[in-house]
Amino acid sequence: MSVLQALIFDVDGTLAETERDGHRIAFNQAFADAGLDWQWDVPTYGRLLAITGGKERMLAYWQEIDPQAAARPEAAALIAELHRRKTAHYVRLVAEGGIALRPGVRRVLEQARGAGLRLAIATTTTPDNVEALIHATLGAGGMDWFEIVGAGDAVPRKKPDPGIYTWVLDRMGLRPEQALAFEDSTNGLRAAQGAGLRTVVTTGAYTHRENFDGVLAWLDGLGDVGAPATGRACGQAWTGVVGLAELRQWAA
Ligand code: XBP
Ligand code: MG
Repeated sequence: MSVLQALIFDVDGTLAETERDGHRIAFNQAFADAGLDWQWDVPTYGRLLAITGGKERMLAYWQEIDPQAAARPEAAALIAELHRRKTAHYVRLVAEGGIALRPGVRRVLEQARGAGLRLAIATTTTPDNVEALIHATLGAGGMDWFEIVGAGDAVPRKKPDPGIYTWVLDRMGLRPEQALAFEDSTNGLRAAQGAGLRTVVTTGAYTHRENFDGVLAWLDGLGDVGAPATGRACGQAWTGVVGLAELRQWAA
């Protein structure tokens, strides 16, 4: 039986609720910078989140509203410039302290570190965004908590493709059964499961209506003292505060 050795975290929606009040705002600021009348309201952005990757998301939206323009040779360069501006806005917004870690995340990270478990990140988002969020929430040394950070274009295909998780496992020299993945969305779950990883799903603002039947644990969060998480773990109804003991028990 392989002992649990590592926890691999998704970022957006899992470590922190970054999408509605972070990425979405940054996209809209970049659109305004470019003089575009594109404005993604909360429901529209929720729909577009089915497409992972900001560049891919913007292209899909453009193809919806103006397929001819989106097919022009210069479209890719405009998308790249919009994404550069969006990332600058997002990094600044996060650096200003606009986004906090979800309840229980810091506790689980600290417990894992204290027990000698290895930590990693596997995300679709841009590396600069990861660094900004971790610095803003865990401090200047926060990135050192994570042995490997797999992010954005490190792999040719984004989630739900399992590539980013395989990329992380390979660099950690781990077999999937030696780690747990933490995700918030069906795209993320499909990526983690595609890489052979058992997954703890903590649903968030945009994903609490998605179905995660059959996953190792399907919870509304990791919980905190006085604010327990609720959901299902190992096929049974469960409520409580997720800690290392629970994770080890579920992974056993
Ligand atoms: C979520 C994503 C990302 C972000 C936006 O990533 O799909 O595209 O929405 O970030 P994950 P970028 O849940 O895997 O952390 O604009 O940098 O893509
Ligand atoms: Mg996510």
